[in-house]
Amino acid sequence: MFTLRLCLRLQSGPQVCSVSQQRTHKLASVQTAAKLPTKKARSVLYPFTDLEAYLDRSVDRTQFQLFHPSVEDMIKAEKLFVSSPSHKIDYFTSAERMDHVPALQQPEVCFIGRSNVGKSSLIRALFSLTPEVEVRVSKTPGHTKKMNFFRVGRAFTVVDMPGYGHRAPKDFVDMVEPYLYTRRKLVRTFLLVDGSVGLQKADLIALEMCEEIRRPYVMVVTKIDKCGRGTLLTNFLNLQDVVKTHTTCCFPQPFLVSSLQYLGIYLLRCFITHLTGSIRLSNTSES
Ligand SMILES: Nc1nc2c(ncn2[C@@H]2O[C@H](COP(=O)(O)OP(=O)(O)OP(=O)(O)O)[C@@H](O)[C@H]2O)c(=O)[nH]1
Ligand SMILES: [Mg+2]
Repeated sequence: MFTLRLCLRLQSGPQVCSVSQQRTHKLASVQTAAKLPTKKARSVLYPFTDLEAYLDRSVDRTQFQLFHPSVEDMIKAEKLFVSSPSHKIDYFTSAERMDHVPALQQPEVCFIGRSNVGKSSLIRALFSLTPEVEVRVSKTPGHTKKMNFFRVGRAFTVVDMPGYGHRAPKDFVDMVEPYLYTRRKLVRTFLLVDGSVGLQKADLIALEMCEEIRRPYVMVVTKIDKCGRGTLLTNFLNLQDVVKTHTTCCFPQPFLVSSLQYLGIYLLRCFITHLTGSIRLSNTSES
């Protein structure tokens, strides 16, 4: 059972409070990113294209680009991430246990992964067009102690989870596993893996947990700015291989992101709005 396996690695950590001040970054909007020089724009909008050049010709690229929306679709999706009086984006509540979890009607997506993998940073980047929504990040692993719920109007809910592994809160397993099993409106789980270090033992345990739960999930490769392309490609291909050979509920395409440099953020916004039924895509090759 996942609970037993994971308990080995869990211990409580100090509550560190380093609140990052959010300001709208110049690359927060896809409209600005699309105006960058062509090569740069491509690698920010579709980060896989940067790695593609290093792949052998014989490698089939289809699986890496199943979800490949147009820039117009990304612009459409982005509108959902801008708060307005009729579409309010806000932090809603936090929960430590399932009986504290709010009853919400809209579709939900959640972000799980090892402590320090970049879950809160990614959510902060997704919400960067609404900088008043405060998402706390920290250099110290184990920072997020509760399940934090963010409402995106009546469209969907985003849930930031505490991490597992080093310095994770003791009750991670009691909190997150039952959530994943029972949350009715959960449409997709995003399982984050640090692209600069590749799959770790704890990631494989989480992957196994997701397989046991049998609900659809997606892998997201974080911190792609943090290492050289060779390391990233090796880690990415290894992950892709594990997804292909060891999973049945995982979306075959891992997403590549850097929350610091906004790489892949627009693609992920588009995927979330698509999954939650918030927009209809005009042009995608998702199968
Ligand atoms: N270079 C780089 N660093 C990142 C990126 N994303 C996050 N970080 C850094 O990684 C550290 C942890 O980020 P968090 O977002 O707090 O990680 P978390 O997964 O929410 O961690 P817990 O709440 O402890 O589970 C911070 O120092 C971030 O600045 C990224 O894309 N690139
Ligand atoms: Mg966090």
